[in-house]
Amino acid sequence: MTVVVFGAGSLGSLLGGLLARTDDVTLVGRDPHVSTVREHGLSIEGEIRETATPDAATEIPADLSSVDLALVTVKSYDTAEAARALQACEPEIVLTVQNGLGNEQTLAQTLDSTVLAGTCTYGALLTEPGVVRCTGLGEVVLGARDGSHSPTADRVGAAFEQAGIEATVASDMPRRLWEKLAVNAGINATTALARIENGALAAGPARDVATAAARETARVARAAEIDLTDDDAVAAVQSVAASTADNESSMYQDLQQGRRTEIDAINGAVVDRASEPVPVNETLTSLVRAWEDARDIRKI
Ligand code: KPL
Repeated sequence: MTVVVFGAGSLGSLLGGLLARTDDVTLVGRDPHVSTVREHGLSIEGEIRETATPDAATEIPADLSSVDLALVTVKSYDTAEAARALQACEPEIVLTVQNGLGNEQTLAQTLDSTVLAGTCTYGALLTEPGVVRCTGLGEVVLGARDGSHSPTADRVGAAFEQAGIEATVASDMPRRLWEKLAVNAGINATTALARIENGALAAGPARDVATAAARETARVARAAEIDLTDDDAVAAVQSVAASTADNESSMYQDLQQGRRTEIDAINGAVVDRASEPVPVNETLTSLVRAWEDARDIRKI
């Protein structure tokens, strides 16, 4: 397959580097990371150790046409811009592996491609330009965004497996995306505001906040006819917090580095879709937005 990874940060670089074992991959990201990859290759460290040699660029190369797969790993607030940029290479298939709700719709509105939904539990950290650390082996789950069976998803799943990436093709992506939303709604803002690693959600007041946020998310999911129980949502939060115990969540990392967060697509998305009060998600959203406002890093 000819693959473009749009948003070659930590996760995009890891997945792109692994896909480069068997596919023709171009990483699109920022300098100095992509120029280092171009000159020296991509070093993968941690749970997987190898050097990959994908192409790398800061924009989609003008001569890149007939792309089979575009893997979108940008932050949720950059999805619309990613969709516009991807029009240049007319990908046959687009797979989003991003945090938050609504990314697939945003991509499908702009692109004629078959847009697949995905989640990923591989842990990845960009430690320096050209170096990505795999902090946890996981899996990519992908499928049609309406929850139907998709032969296109089968094809992408097979390509991932061939490259040695653990992949499951699922016919219940809407539910999986809501469960992932509950995980992020429970973990991200709570760990960011309390300045704790994910594992600290196993007990104490932070656990109570994460649990309440996940329960509210499950309630909103059920109102949207998604079969997600409170217990399943809370169990998913605890399971991910345990399996990523030493990790700082992406929102905690964003706060430490003074970057804009994905609050709008996570707790903000729960608030936007709720028809009844969701006080914990409302409070988490307001606090993180207040932090962003104080630094003038929100662009609506
Ligand atoms: O997706 C994540 C994130 O940090 O954004 C989790 C699963 C919470 C892992 O840290």
